[in-house]
Amino acid sequence: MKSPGYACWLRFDRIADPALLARYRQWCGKIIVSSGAKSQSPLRTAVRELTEGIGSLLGMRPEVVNTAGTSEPQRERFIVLDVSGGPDSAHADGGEADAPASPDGYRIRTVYRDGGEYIRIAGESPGGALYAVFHFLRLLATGSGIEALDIAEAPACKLRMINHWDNMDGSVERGYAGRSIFFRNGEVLASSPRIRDYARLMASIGLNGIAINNVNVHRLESSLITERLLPDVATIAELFREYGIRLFLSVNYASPVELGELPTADPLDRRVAEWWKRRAADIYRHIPDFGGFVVKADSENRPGPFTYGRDHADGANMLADALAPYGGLVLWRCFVYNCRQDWRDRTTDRARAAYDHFKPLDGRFRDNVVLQIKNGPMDFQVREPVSPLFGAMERTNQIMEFQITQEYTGQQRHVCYLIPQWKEILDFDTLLKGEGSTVKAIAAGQVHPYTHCGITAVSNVGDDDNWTGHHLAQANLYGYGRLIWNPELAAAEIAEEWTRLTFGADPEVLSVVTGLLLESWPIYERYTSPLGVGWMVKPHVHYGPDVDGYEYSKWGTYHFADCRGIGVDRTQASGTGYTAQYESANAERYERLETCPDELLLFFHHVPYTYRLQSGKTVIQHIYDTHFEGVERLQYWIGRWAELEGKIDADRFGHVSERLQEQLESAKEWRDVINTYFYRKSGIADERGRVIY
Ligand code: GCW
Repeated sequence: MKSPGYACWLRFDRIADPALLARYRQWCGKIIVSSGAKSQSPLRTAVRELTEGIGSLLGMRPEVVNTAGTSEPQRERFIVLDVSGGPDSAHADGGEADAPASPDGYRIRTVYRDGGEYIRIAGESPGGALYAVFHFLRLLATGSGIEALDIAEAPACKLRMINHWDNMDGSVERGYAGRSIFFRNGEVLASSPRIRDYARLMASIGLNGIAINNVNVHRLESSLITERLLPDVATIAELFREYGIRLFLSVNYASPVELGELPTADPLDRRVAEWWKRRAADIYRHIPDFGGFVVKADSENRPGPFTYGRDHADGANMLADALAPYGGLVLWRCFVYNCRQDWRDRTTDRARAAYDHFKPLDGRFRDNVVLQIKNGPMDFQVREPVSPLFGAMERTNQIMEFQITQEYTGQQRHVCYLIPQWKEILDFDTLLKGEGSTVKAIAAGQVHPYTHCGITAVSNVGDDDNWTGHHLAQANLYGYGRLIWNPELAAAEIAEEWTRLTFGADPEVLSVVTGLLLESWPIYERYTSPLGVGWMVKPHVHYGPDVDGYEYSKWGTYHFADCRGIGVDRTQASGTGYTAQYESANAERYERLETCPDELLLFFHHVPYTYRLQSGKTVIQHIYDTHFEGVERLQYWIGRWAELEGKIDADRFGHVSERLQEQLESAKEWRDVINTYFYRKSGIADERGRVIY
């Protein structure tokens, strides 16, 4: 028996309101489909999803009619499902001229004609039709009117990807929701029914690419691109293809060596280039629409072109040449830094690394290479500035990488709704081509003429029955897809939509769940590391406080707290000069103490505890206040959640209640460790005399 969390936002519970049900039923009894839906085509999937979704929501089995291009006058109301660009477009309704430009776009319109009244659901492509169907089902599931629809949608980003950090032994690096849904005991789980269910979830939020294995590609996983495993990988690719999603693989840069076939992986060695060409031919024989490779090279002890005295452009281009004949991409990660730093060395700044490595290579990459850049310069902390590398290379395709899995944000034991964080990042104006050069505009290819761009993110999914460990963490997966499809959506809008689809429309449930979600990131930030300084987590596990856990280590992640002050001086005037990597107005804003935003102060500056923030508080008082407040606000929301008992099913209610208790214990620990640490360092008492140990 699957628990109530398994269906996520695709529950499609029967509509309870009889009047609404009757209204919807008038339209949904018959579906007219343009013919030609080939097997594995997303259009065929769209027909199935629409039929089943209507069945579940309205308790009726719609009749499906293939028109093969003819258009009989109809008397009753019905639905037309169509691909507007296709030859069989049967029910053109005169609105085609301003149709969405993207192949993934679609229109949904209610059409009143002499010949009949119908709702036309039309994709620009079969994939677009599938997205449109999920949109239409969402309208029904949230009780929206469908009598006067006039919707035109197209995704902002071309590449809308998910990365899995799954290993073939079934473990998931930084996974907090059970084991891998793709692999177990060295095998590919090619026949697992969960994979299709996951593809549905992804397509329903508009995602179109997935890399199924960890970017740290170890021995076993190096074989994924060989004849032994490709048939199984191809089976998975087929499932995703039905849902309009292309499959990618992470590859080991040293594959020719790792697989024992060549003595070298030097990208400029002809044998190596030939070897990858043969691999590419094999892969495309099995998977004709294979997306390409994700590569973590010369990073955290992974092999790469540096071993052979070559640079990242040499490395990426060699792979790109192998994939180019088939339209494949190389997603080359920029998470490259010195992970064996001496903490005594104050001249090396990890935050600088990606920009310093890659910026000089602009213009040298092939057109099917896409640099994959983490949203911040460090590593998915609760608060970081936007990576200055994003958009800084005009002639090199780029995508940004987010982290849905909550490695540093409570590991799906804490509620931390990340949409507001991603929205801030997407809205950040890099100023690189003047005002309006926002991250979202760059990701949409509107600032530089990138051929390939978009967003990717590390998945938070595992084989837990509810997919994401914490039920409320489903909102991050849902919101990720919705937001990168349309970055103009508000975090609150997404939260409400998700809550309605997932928990129903009870006003109290809506208010508590969305309220808790929306405040959860600020709450998490308050009780953890302050003012953008980051880290302070237990080394390796990255859960729970350990203020000095990384302070004297090789990882380049320091806060430099002493008895006088705290923070990392990244200014040009007296620090590492990192601020200079931003466009000048942004550089200046971060450089100057008076203009540096409070929430990033300690990321950019080392200041005394008595330094007064723009908020008017001293740094030390800010630390105390936020840590007490974080716990208090969490207690408030735990009280509110308790009011939902009986209003949502016992399973999900109990599960979330338990995790909230665990979060509270952890938040108190954070509060007390952080406050005590800084009280002891600074010797400055809390103005309000609260308990500090
Ligand atoms: O955040 C760090 C993680 C590593 C991860 C690495 C990366 C997959 O702690 O587990 O490795 O980033 O992004 O490559």
